[in-house]
Amino acid sequence: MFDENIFELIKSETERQRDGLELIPSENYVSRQVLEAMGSVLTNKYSEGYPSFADLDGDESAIVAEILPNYRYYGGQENTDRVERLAIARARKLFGADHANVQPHSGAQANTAVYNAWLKPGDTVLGMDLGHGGHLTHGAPVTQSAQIYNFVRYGIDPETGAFDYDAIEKLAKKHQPKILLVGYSAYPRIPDFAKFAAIGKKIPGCLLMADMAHVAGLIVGRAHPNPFDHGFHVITTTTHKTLRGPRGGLILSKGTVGSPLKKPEKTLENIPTLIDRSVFPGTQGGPLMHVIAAKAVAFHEALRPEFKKYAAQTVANAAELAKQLKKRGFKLVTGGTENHLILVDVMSSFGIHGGIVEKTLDEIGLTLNKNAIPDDAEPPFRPSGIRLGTPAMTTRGLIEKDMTQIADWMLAAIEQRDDAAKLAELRAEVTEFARKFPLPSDR
Ligand code: DSN
Repeated sequence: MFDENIFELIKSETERQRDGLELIPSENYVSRQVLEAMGSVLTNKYSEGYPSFADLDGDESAIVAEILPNYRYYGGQENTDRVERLAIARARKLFGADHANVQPHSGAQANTAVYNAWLKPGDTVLGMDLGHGGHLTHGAPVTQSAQIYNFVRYGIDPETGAFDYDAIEKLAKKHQPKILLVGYSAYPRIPDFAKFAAIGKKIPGCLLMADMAHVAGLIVGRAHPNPFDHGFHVITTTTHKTLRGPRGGLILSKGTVGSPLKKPEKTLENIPTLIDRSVFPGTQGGPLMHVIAAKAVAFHEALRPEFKKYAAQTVANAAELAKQLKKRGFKLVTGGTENHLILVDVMSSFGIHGGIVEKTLDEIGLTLNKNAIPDDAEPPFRPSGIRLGTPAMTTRGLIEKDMTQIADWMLAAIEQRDDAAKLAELRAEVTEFARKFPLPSDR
């Protein structure tokens, strides 16, 4: 029987996406091929374990031609093995990694697997203050990781966004972290990865881990530094933000790749295998092979020269939008942006909390999210800020000149938020504009 309810809702969500503009900096629009891989029969297959990791450097035609002995626990893997091997080979190439684990179901699972691979209960992680833009999975007290490990935090200067590297080094020397973690979900600047690496290397047995979920697509598009170029051991990321793939996680690492069936010595050199064993069977069961295929498709797209242009345009659009917002009285946290993301203190700009702005802009078809600002005096559900960014609208095809229009709509909606007729008029304008930029899955 046709499931009318669900398919009507999918249709309605497609229309919402077509008729509005997505400004949430962690969202994007995938291609038709990514959607098709996600919706394929690969979802029917169990593939616990791993394919062979041999011969991944060569031409893809060799990977497709070869069926090699695997490390799986179920039969029938002649296609799934090759799908996962292609995903691994492409991810390694994109990030310059020695190894890639493409199985994490999400960014949270990827981070959990790295903690589980390298830490013992009670060990210390030095990471970014959650209130300064860090992420829930970096030790928020409500998470399971925070019950197991000891998280110590460093912050930023809220005016400039700068890290105080001397203060971070002092914290590292005092707390002797086993992981120095650089990563964030609401930080509009670029860290000095070399300085972080120099600090981590002074601490014995310290793993340098970068959670690059937000900027992964900028890294592979060469519009942001790559932590591996500065001595980091591990990068975790999601695959659906700037990387523009399906919803999922990914772990890249440097080191020697061994058999996942044999427990290696716990050394930094063996981190690839420690991570493989930590993902499966340590923290996950069967991989989602349809999602892994879609990740492989997205990696294929990100390896193409056009993706460099996309990454550069995303950053250029964010810089222009920041400029246009500032002109209109929006107060930007750190004064601007160097990546795809903008954080605005709407409380000091307009005297209203971020939730009101989120709801008002929803009404006109511009989607963004309320967000805490550094040292926010307001509670998390009514924070002082909003967070927005350009990855999705850049995929739609918007360029710098379109940012003026977006800033105009944002200001008009905020100023006239109690005027329903004005909001309806703005919504009609946004819809007319958005329809000129088809979703990639409609092209
Ligand atoms: N939810 C993601 C974001 O919006 O940044 C982080 O997990």
